[in-house]
Amino acid sequence: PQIIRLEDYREPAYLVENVELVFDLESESTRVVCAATYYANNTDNAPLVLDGEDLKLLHISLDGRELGENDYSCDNKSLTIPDLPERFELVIETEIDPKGNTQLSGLYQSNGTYCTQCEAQGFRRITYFQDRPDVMATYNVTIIADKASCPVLLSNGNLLEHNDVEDDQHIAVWHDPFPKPSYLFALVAGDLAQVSDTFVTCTGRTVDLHIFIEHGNEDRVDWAMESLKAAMKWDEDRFGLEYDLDLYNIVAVSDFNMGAMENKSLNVFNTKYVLAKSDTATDADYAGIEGVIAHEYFHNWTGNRVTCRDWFQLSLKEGLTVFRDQEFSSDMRSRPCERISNVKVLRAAQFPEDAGPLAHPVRPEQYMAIDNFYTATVYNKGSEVIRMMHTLLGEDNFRKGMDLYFERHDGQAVTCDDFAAAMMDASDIDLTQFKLWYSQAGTPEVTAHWSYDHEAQRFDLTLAQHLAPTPGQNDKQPMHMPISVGLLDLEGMEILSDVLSVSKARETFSFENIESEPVISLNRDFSAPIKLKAAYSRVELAFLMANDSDDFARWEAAQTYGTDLLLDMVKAYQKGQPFKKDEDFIQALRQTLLNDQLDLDFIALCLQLPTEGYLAEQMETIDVVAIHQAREALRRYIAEDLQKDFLRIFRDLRSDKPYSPNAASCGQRALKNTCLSYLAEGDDPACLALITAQYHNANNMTDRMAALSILSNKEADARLEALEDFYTRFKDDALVVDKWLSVQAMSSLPGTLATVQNLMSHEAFSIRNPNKVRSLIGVFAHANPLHYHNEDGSGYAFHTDRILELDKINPQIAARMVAPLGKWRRFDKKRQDLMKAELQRIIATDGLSGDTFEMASKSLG
Ligand code: HT7
Ligand code: ZN
Repeated sequence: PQIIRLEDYREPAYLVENVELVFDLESESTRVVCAATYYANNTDNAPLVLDGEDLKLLHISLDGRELGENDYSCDNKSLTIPDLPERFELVIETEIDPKGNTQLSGLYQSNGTYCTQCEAQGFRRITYFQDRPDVMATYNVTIIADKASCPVLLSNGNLLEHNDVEDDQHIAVWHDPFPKPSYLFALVAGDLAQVSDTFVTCTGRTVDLHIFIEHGNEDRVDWAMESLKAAMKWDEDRFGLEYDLDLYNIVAVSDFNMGAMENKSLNVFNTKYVLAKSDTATDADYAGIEGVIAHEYFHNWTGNRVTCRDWFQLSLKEGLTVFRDQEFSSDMRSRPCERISNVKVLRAAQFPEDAGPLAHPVRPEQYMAIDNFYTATVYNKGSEVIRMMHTLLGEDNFRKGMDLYFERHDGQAVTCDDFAAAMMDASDIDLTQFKLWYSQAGTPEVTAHWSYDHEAQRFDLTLAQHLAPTPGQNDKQPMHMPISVGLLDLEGMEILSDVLSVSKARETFSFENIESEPVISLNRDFSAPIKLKAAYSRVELAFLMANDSDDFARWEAAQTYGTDLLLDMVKAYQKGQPFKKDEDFIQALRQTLLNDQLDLDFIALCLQLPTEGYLAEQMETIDVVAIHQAREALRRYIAEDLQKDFLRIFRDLRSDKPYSPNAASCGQRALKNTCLSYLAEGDDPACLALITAQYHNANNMTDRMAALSILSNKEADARLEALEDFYTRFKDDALVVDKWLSVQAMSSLPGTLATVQNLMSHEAFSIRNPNKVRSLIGVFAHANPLHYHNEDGSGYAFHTDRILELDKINPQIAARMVAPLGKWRRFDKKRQDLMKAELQRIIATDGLSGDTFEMASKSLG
């Protein structure tokens, strides 16, 4: 496959004024007529090259004249027309097959509903077009379809007409007045139910809000609707951004490659991020819906009104919009808990990406398949980059920068440099060095040393940063980053807090008039996305756990302490030595557990040990068995010592009140279920009875699922009974069945791979549905290191077979599954060889897609 490079970016040869699309919808042969007015963009007699993929070309006419085969050239990638005037009208008729479109890119069908996914390059699978984000046009869309099977006909913008026509057909005409790139085009047609509401904007305009779902799901959209209205209000309050049309439509479909899509005024969502009711959705699902609904809504300004010039600038819209949705969720819920969960995601997904063969900058410089670049780096590290700008500039200057960005670029397709320029110009803060965060891949390691001079009453902090080479980038420059610090006296009172602007490879900061030796709290609130190396003693970590006024740093101290202990236990296991129990750690956790000043959800987070994945990342050579054994042992020690506390708190927090998704109730459930999971560590039959009772009596999915997850790791009859009961209860509910698949794929019990293999042929599974694939195969490969990395290679072989099977059906999804094999360098020689052999098997496969080829070849290195 061809490599596309940022340095080769050139403006489009032609621009487009208006696009008229007519769709005559038929399941296997939809006709699309695209009439567009083109004009030369400072080019002389350049050929027009239109992108196109899997299209049947029926007719082309230029200014009313039908073109013959000698007037153009065409292959399965493009259509080229030479000798064109300065301005012309081109009409192209194509035929496509929505039913046969298993890639779920372009126009496809999900349970019979026609829907589109055009980002990044799906529009070229609908018609021939310059399918790139810097070609913006207004769109008029006519949809003709069977009235009985497709009563709902939707596209972007406003509905101009809706009429019956002959042969039981009807026709709808939509007009979007805002110029947009082709990736924001959308069409939906089907037999859908609708739930409606309104929102009155800050200037008093009433916006109609509609959520379309499959019939029978009408009682599951309230939360999504509430979240949408909250997001609309929040964007007005925080950024002064008002919605710009009188209609906002959301459609939920079951087959979708990602979470959702921000098409102008017609968002298409994965049902996972719309449908919720208390007996089928967990607290985490509710939080996910709130965040994704907000994310897509926020794209209306950061992405749609101001879009990306080219796909290298993807983080311009994605990093910024993730930052905005994280801020929204922080305002809706607990800010520290949101920050902690965002950092957990960053560490679980982005840090490993940045440390492996797929490392790339936030603004990548080259790609083969752009769909492979919807990554944790572009999204989550991209958001951290925006967050650091926010920290360096402060809220007021950041807001001025946002205002200036919209003032300068509304209606344009721009670059990350344009965004940074607006921030610099609005604040007068130089971000020249800071912009290295866009171009340098890798996670900086910052080593901190400190000393206290009692005589001089001075505390010196030295920070040294290092950025290891990443593929294609050997020499790195020091980064500019905000490091938030605090000094605490021995009573735990804060003496000082500051944000240090760090920009040199090594730098010393002195704090004067410090009367006694303090304890330092570093990188508070995770102010910079770095790996911090600081030689804290365990006593200091326990002190920070108990006293730090920054909640993030308090949680971080618990994680660092736990990691330190667990890595020692891993070494002991590897040497065949017995584990040592660290009473001080357990007492520090107990203090946290019993601290009535802390929020319950925060306590729950502090009690969760670092994950097996996180521990693996801290090791030179990953030993999945030792990690699992060490972590289980530490959980048992904690459970033994705090059993009475866990039992009392579990009982106190049980509630018969009806379910509410509010933050306080979520916090109660989070802590209660954390206590339950510790109680389950022993083999006490009374505890097993508690868990089984919670499973059966739960009045909400959070509690039921918590109990099922515990049972799924227990060698007990209760496990099979619960799994069977769960499937019987929920077999008609696709999203709940996904949970059932995941919980089994995650189990640490022997025989899990065989279970996963069997589930592949269960009626509940379909390899064509991305949610099912992610729930079963994705979860097994990403979240079950113990079985995936079985030393006989069976996990790798199973995974590879599935990637190859999927590649023929949906290359985007296949390619996104390759990453776990790319970690081969981190394992022992035997596993390395097995993993590399599977990557080689993938690359050697005939007819492999470009998407999967890119991921597998880069993973091999
Ligand atoms: N902007 C959306 C990206 C997206 C996407 C990309 C590639 C393939 C399928 C896709 N579906 C949605 C999602 C978002 O970040 O809001
Ligand atoms: Zn997005």
